[in-house]
Amino acid sequence: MGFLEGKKILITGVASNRSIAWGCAEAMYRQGAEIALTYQNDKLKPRVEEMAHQCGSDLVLPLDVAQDAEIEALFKALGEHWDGLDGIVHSIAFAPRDQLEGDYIDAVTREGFTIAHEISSYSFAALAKAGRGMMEGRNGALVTMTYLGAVRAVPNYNVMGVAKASLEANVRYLAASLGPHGTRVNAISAGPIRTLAASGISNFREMLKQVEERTPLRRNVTIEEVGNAAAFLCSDLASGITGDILYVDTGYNILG
Ligand code: 0WD
Repeated sequence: MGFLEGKKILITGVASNRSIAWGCAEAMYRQGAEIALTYQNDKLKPRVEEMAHQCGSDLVLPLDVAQDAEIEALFKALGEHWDGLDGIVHSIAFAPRDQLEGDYIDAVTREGFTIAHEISSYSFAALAKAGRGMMEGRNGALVTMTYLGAVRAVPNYNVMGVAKASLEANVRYLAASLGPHGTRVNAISAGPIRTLAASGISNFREMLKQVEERTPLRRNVTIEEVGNAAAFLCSDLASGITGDILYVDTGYNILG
């Protein structure tokens, strides 16, 4: 029996079979969870529906986190299928491409800063807020995806690093808010992985190479490994862990 048997988990941010969210869906399905997936736009819908089938699910709902009405509609629709919710995986980030190259001070703009923070950080609080009714008192968990650029000035990551710092603070504040209601809130700080979102970061290939050469395990992390960690954090095995940032990065963050 899997350690997520009987748990109902909503997973956002599946854009392709390279997405970290897909690693989470597969890992959680393997551990016995019931899965619901969201898609950002109509173009992605058929692909995400097909991927949901692979996880034994036909619960696939639209979600653009820039739209309050879509967030509200998501939980309303979910409530028509499920009597409660045990987990939410937030695996969403966005910044305009011109923000993710060159010197931070030259690249950053008011608009770029606002978009990055709204889509990559505020949306986590928005999902937590809209989902808390369905999660109340079930010992459930929220998990989001962050990156080392939140705590170090990583070249080209720029305003996304500032947004990830906000996201990590969001994890702590949400953990404080939701703990008394029995819900835990954590983040995974993943090492670099070649995905659609990562392709927007200038010199990403160089980043992957550098990690491989220096990190303790001498290789990059996989979406399966991040998915397994997310499955653990959503499970009762992690019942004592909240407000935490778990590094799943083959050890890179410990290097000086
Ligand atoms: O190296 C990496 N890939 C790392 C990613 C290292 C550490 C952390 N992360 C984080 C990302 O910052 C993000 O928060 O993991 C999360 C998932 O990213 P991913 O799996 O690397 O990327 P991807 O497969 O592209 O999924 C992110 C998706 C979007 O994809 P695209 O590339 O089409 O923008 O986030 C979704 C979208 O599907 N997304 C949205 N969903 C709903 N509403 C929105 C939105 N407004 N904007 C983006």
